[in-house]
Amino acid sequence: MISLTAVDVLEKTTQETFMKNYKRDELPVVMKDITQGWRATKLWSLEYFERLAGEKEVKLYGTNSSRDKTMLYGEQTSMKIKKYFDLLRSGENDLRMFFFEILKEIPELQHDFEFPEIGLKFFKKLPTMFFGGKGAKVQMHFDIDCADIFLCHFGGKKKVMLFAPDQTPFMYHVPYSFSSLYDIDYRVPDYEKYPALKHLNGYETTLHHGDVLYIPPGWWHYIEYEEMGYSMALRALPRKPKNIYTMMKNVFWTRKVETFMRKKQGSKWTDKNEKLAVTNIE
Ligand SMILES: O=C(O)CCC(=O)C(=O)O
Repeated sequence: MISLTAVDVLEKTTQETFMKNYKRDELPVVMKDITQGWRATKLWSLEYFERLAGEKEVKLYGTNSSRDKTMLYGEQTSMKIKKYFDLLRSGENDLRMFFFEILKEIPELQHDFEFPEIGLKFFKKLPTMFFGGKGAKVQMHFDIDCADIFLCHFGGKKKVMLFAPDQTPFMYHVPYSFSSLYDIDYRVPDYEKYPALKHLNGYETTLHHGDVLYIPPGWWHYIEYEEMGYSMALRALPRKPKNIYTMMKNVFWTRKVETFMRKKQGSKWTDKNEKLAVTNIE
């Protein structure tokens, strides 16, 4: 088993504790009290979203990697929200709504939450939502924009595994992507095939309705929906020169090269980089 430490949990969060103990050292933490008093904790449910936007068409993404000429998180399908929610209710465990932009799609939702006064400057134009059914998984990845992320969770439980950026040498990072190798099972790691995983040290937590998980910039995360649920990510864009540089490089170089080469070479490009993920570590 991969060595995992439980993420700290704060029942009462103050700006001082958050900034001094977590933001400064870039460590994850779960905050239990941030969403107290938000309308979201009481109102948000599939039925509520459906009333507001059931007729809206949304893109849905599956767990499997896209190996063709599209981007890594290849679009799988699209359908009306109400149809997707019916699938969730009947046990759909693969298709997820991913990076659903609240202000663009259901602006009414902005009245149901607040940006926490915690010492971070949140990027208020980009609260996003993620939905998944019981059993859905989000591949191990890190976020391209090096943001501080507050993942505010609602609905059923979900498990999150996290690794600091200094663990990257053991992660089988696929070059030009923001993910590790698809076929690694972090719950039952195959040490014969992927021996570097033995060196990993990470963190783990289970999120419940109303919990907020702080994901520091550049941290790897892998998510398993133990029950149907939905989360909202609030993000503060990087301010440290090193993180601004990494964000620029990711957005304007790495992603552009990946998109261009995928269009040109398709699965040949992916196959080559997946092999490199292994040989680079060796
Ligand atoms: O909660 C989810 O489904 C995905 C969240 C995520 O991966 C992210 O915010 O980067």
